[in-house]
Amino acid sequence: MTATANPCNISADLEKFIVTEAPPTVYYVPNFITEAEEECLLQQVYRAPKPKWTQLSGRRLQNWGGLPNPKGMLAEKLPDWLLKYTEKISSLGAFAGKTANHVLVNEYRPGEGIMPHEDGPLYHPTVTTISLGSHTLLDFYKPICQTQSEIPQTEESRYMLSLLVQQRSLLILQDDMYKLYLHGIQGVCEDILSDHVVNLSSTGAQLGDTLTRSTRVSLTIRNVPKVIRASLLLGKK
Ligand SMILES: O=C(O)CCC(=O)C(=O)O
Repeated sequence: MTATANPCNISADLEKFIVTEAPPTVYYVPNFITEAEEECLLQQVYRAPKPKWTQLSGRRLQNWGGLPNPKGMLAEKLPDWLLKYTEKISSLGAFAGKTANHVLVNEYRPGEGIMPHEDGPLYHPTVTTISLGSHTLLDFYKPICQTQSEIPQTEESRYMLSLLVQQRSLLILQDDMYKLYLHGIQGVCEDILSDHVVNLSSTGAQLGDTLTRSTRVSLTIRNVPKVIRASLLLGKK
């Protein structure tokens, strides 16, 4: 995939990867990276020193680029092995001309997942994810409707659709799929592909297939617009 001449606009190359069966806007690019790149990225992730990992319930993570917070992120330089991909994805126009400056590495073992959540206002409203090592199903949910307080709104009743996210793929979520709907991953060991998985036609997988999960590492690549320069903190101009 070539980089666009005008990185403010999403690349024309990406348009053919829009998942039209989902609300706006999902781009799903299978085999965005090669097997050799996947191997190399996994080696770099597992080369990080132990204290770089934070253990959460159901996954562990590495934070690269700084800690996003409402006052502004004290930006740290990304390592070259991540810069290669933050720059490539930014040059496709994924962040409206801005460059990604933050990467969250999540590791999920089989049976692990992440609760439905929104990524929120600390980020430019686009999330891009490269998956390594395993597929997963990313599930989307409608938000809790405040005006329907009498009807119980369970996770099940709010569930909307899923995306099959394969290893080596790139997923881009923008617009309502970023701002309105919640996303999460069920903590299961295998996935049965139902007709709720709306991007099957671009994956080569078949309706009814059972896919066994192995350890998945995701690189969640985003732009944090509000950053604090270290020089400001040190009182320099
Ligand atoms: O691993 C993924 O693909 C999802 C990660 C995620 O939702 C998050 O880090 O907020």
